Amino acid sequence: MLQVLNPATEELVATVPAATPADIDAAVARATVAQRGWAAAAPADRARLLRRFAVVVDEHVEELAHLEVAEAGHTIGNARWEAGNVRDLLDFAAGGVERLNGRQIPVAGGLDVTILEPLGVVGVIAPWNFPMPIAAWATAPALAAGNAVILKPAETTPLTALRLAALALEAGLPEGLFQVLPGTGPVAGNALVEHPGIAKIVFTGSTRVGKSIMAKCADQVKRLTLELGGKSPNIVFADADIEAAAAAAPMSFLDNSGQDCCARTRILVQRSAYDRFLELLTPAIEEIVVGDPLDERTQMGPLISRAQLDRVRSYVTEDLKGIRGKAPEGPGFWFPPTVLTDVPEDAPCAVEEVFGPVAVVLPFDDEADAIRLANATEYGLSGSIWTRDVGRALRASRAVRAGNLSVNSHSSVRYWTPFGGYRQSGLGRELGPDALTAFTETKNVFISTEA
Ligand code: TXE
Repeated sequence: MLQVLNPATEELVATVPAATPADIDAAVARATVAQRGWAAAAPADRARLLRRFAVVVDEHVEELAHLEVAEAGHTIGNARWEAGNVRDLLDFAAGGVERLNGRQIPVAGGLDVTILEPLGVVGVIAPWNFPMPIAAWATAPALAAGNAVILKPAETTPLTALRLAALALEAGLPEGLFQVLPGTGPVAGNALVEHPGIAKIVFTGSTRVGKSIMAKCADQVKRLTLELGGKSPNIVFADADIEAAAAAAPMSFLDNSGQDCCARTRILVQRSAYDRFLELLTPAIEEIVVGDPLDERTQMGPLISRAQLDRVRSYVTEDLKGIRGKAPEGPGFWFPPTVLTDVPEDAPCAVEEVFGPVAVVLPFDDEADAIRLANATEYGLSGSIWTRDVGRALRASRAVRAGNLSVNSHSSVRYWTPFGGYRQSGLGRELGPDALTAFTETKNVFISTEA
């Protein structure tokens, strides 16, 4: 049994049975049958059902948002946005169904066409930090491209995913096409990875587990998308609008209590603007409202679990200097907004993913130094560049080795643009114009016209 605790109160919200390998086996058998019918259906019918699913999700945004608050501790405003994100993703994916075209390629002696075929049954292993949106990023385009999906949510956050599966049935999606099986990573997650009936795994989680899944997928040359950790830079050049950069910096790493793979947790500030930036950042951090996620004024909620709290505490030792905000005492898994200063640039808190409301500020001398520091981790997911110099913005955007950069902004995720990591932040891309193609195989057919 999985116990779902409210991270803000530590109260038990629900207990949910954990799937066994036999449950996964049965789910794959059901999904395989459902997928055949789904792939054979007219594209317009698939699109219509996905749009209906979006409408049903829209009718339940408030309920889903409250469930997300209860199991993940997200602020209610964020949780509403996340439920709306699922609806929008379903609509976006539905729009792609009838535009999923192959190509006709000129060749001698015949006609050559490519056909985009669904993969079959896709296994999605989701994390707890954004249980609804991340599940939908993979599920919506996979379904749209004609696949079935078996989703294993994280141990701590199965409830929104289970509700989404029920809403899919209510919308009329075929039985077995989208199944949610809560369970533990090593048992249910691993059973999906090893199952020969699963054509592709989409995994979002830690780099450590991602690597082990990649090794296992190699046995069957199983298709794989990995969205892993990050330690993203927020580069502030002295020529930037320093007020705007300092005002935006806190929520760029405190959103979702810092449990965000795109969190800008390495604040790199040009030395000549360093003091001014810290002067502006200090009150902004101290004034962040941390507390009850259901209070509309709250900006930051708790961490997901005691284990995550212990992990964050292990990085922020008493001897470290910095800016510390306020947080409730408990019950609940609370940690204050924290910005560490005067840390060595290779300190664990400066290069490892803390996954909590903790950032470091490091000074740099010039553009070359900024790029060197920005690239000085094993990750490459996101990053921001603050400058008024267009040339510098373009040069830095080219030089930072990361999949999702923003200039004078902290935006990382828009479902109509591609998302994914360089280096140890991941493999493959989700969302964007090729979101559906990632769930297809390309078949090339040559038809001879020789007599
Ligand atoms: O992740 P896990 P955890 C990072 C973040 C965080 C750290 C640990 O730094 O502090 O990872 O979090 C499933 N086979 N991110 O331990 O274990 C698991 O059940 C198959 C970054 O929670 O990677 C869950 O569904 N599946 C991140 C999912 O993997 C397995 C989001 C993620 O859990 C498995 C989350 C196995 N052997 C954590 N072991 C991001 N990229 O946003 C676990 N799982």
